[in-house]
Order: sequence, then structure tokens, then C-alpha cells
Amino acid sequence: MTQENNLGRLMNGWFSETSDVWPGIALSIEIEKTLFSKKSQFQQIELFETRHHGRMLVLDGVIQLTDFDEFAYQEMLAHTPLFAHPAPKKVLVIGGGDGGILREIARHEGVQTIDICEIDEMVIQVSRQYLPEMGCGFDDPRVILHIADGNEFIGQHPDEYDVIIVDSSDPVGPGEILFEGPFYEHCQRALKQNGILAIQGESFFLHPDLVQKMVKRIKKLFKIHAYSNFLVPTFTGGHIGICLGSKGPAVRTPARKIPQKIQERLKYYTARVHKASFVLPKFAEKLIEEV
Ligand code: SPD
Repeated sequence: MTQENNLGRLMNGWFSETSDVWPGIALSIEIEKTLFSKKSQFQQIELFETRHHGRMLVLDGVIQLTDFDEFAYQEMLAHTPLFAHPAPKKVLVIGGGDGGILREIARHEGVQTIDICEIDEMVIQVSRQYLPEMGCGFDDPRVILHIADGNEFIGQHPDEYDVIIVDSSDPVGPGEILFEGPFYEHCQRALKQNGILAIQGESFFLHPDLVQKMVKRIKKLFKIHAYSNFLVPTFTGGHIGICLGSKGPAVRTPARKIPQKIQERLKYYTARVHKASFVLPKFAEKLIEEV
């Protein structure tokens, strides 16, 4: 897929996220002003002040987050695998340059090391400058930043992580490699014996073929696998999934009690939401079961 096909449009004060990955449908957000717009070595990075939804980060024309609902995505993608694991100590994030997933992982006191591998340093700089609520994720002393290609990095770290979280953009531009078979195999090898992998799992409404492709890869590599989904109103389609693979722990329920100290700071994730997120509409369940 070419990047040219994927650029969003700014017209009459509205940003519309149009893409060949979801033809014929677009999500539009009213913009107040553009705070940052520059092409990095890897992608077009844009940061907007929206009229009603706070700040918004856009990569190659695709909305990555808004202040309005970023908590839903970051909390679910981080806490679902972390609470499914009985005692995660070493965690890796691939992508996630905005820092929001780091912010959530840092709430877990038992986690000792948080490696993050992000290919595009400019995303981190922009987030630190314009999205302090997420950029602060990099301030935790347990965070070790690696500016590198996620696919190459993961291949060099066998048997190292309790949890790996892939916070990727869509399979266009720098994120494309993170949807390929070899990357999944590297992730499987980089996990310790009881490790859990959680990958940004796209939307079964917008791209069922892609979801099936991801699930098929996970099923081939992990004895335990599941697909979770939840609401994010400012993503086209209004929801997104997580594709999970586990070498041991069950993933559909939390393995431990959510500490009060963490729960009181969260806005989306609860133990009940964790379990409910694995209940899928009939067509999606079929889609996932038949691969
Ligand atoms: N279709 C958009 C998928 C974006 C997923 N990545 C979001 C990054 C937020 N940390």
C-alpha cells in the first residue's frame, strides 16, 4: 500500500481520515489550528489542536490519538496483557512513540524494566513537546529507549520479556513490517516461558481480512490466543482490537486483583471490562474461529 493513498485531508477546518485501507468511509474532526507538521525520515507527522477533542496526533494521515479518548486505547492495550500475566517484570513496547502505553505500564510497581523500541525519534520529540500527558511516559526511570527498527530489535532479544506490547500504526509505511509473519515469530521467541504478546489488532468491521491474517499467525505460534475489542470513538469505525498470544497464562481474565491504587486512576479498564472485551459479535467470532 502506498503512503500517497493514505494521506488524510484538511478542508474547511475539518481533518478527514481517508484511506484505501478503509475505502468509502472517513472520520472527520474539526480543527482549530495546526501546531506541528513535518515529514520525518519515515512519515508525515502532524499535531493538531482540535475544536472539541483536545490535541490530535496524525501519522501519514491516520489518527493515532486524541486527548479526548486516548485513555481507552492506552489502558486496554497495556493493562489487558499486564494483568493477564501473574507477575510481569520485564516488558517491551514496540512502536508507541507517543509514550501513552509507557505511562500505563509504569503504574505497575512489579515491573522492573520497560524497554521501548521506536523507529521514529521525531514522534517522541513531538509528543514530549505537545502531548505532555503521554510524553511523560518516557520520564519513568525504568524506561530504556531504543531508537531502532522493531523487527530487527526483537530478533536480537530471545527469551527476554514477560510481556511484549506492539503499539503500531496501521500496515502502511514504517508500521507495515510489524504485520508480517517473521515479526510474529521473533516476538514469540523474545518472550520468556510464560510470556504474553499483545498486538494492536485493527478493526473487524473495517478490515476483516487483515484481522484474520493476524489471528492466523498468532494461532500458529501460541497455544493460547484470543481477540479483544473495545471502543475508541476517534478511530474510524469507532473501535479497535487487540490480538493476544500467550505461552502460558490465560488471557481472557486478569490473573491478579487490580490494585486500588491503579484502579482509581483508570478511566476505561476494569476487571469486568477486561473479561467483556473478549465477547465478540457473532460475525466477528466466526471470522476469528474459522481461520
Ligand atoms: N487506525 C489507527 C491505529 C492506531 C494505533 N496506534 C495508536 C498509537 C497510540 N499510542
